[in-house]
Amino acid sequence: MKKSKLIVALSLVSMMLLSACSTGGTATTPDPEPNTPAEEEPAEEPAGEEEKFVIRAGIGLNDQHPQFKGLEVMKEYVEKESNGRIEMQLFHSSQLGDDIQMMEALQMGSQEVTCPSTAPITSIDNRFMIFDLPFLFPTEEVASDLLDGDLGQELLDGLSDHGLIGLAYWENGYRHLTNSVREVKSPADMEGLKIRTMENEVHLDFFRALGANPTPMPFGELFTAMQTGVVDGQENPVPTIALQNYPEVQDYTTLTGHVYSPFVLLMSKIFWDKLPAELQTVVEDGAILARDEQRRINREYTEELKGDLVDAGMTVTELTTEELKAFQDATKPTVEKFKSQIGEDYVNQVLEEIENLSGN
Ligand code: TK8
Repeated sequence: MKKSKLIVALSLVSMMLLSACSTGGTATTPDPEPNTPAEEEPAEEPAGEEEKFVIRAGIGLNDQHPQFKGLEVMKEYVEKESNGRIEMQLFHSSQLGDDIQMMEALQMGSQEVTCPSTAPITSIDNRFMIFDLPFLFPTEEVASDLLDGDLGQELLDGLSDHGLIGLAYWENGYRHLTNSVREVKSPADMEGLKIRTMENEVHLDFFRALGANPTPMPFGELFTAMQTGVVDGQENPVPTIALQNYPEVQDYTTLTGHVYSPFVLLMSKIFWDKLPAELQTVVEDGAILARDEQRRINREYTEELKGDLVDAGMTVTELTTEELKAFQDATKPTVEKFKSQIGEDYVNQVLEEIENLSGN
């Protein structure tokens, strides 16, 4: 009731203004927003009140995953520090689409935030393929140091040419193989296994090199594909395997750690450009604060949840250094092949930096 009275009042005011203009006898300038009806005036706010913003953040994983916990940390920070000027709405389990669809929605400005692994971002900038090279990072700490340093930042900065703002690297983690057919201890054991991979050429190439039959597929389709036998297996970090209930449809985990997957917290550039500078700072700080907490939770869960896989009836296989070497050797041609595709110099620069960081 109150609202409609206000609208009537506002309409009257605008009618008076309009007639004032026309009685002035000069040609009126066109209304810049001719389609904005009077009802859309911020009727309950006094004029001059600061604009509010809604961030819709969508991910593929479910709300038990450390990635979602990270978004909750960011939401709390951003809503508080913006004094309520920003509201963050969180969506999980591919509710807003898969990684590639959500990145496109960000580019078009119809969604504000998403957080894919780096692998699907290679379709936008192929330098991100560097993180898909098998057995690249010796530890999570070296990965974080490289990502948070100049080399990582340079890649994030490059995304703004593609309508995306790279806010920070979060952590998906070391990827491990699961399947429902047999225990895998060597590349020979992988012969003919149908393995779902992310939509990424490097992954396809090295799973072929290992003798498997890789099938790229969006994450949201994976559980059903395993359940119905469309694929025999998949590869993801421990928190995903445990929290997405993969033990229900998979019997074997091999701790291959073949790739360390970073997540990238992305924001729509169209939305970013609308944010006042002080709110951009709140978002940036929130992304970093949540990053540190998200990585901490991710590492804690990774350790704790390994036991849960065994409790859920899975055979969890740790590889000896020698067994692991057989996997590394088999995937070396992939590294060589993609070195030239990504750019020799660039890859060498990253490898050198990893060496340096590992030495400390
Ligand atoms: C979630 C994905 C997922 C990734 C994958 O949206 O696709 O396997 O590891 O976690 O980014």
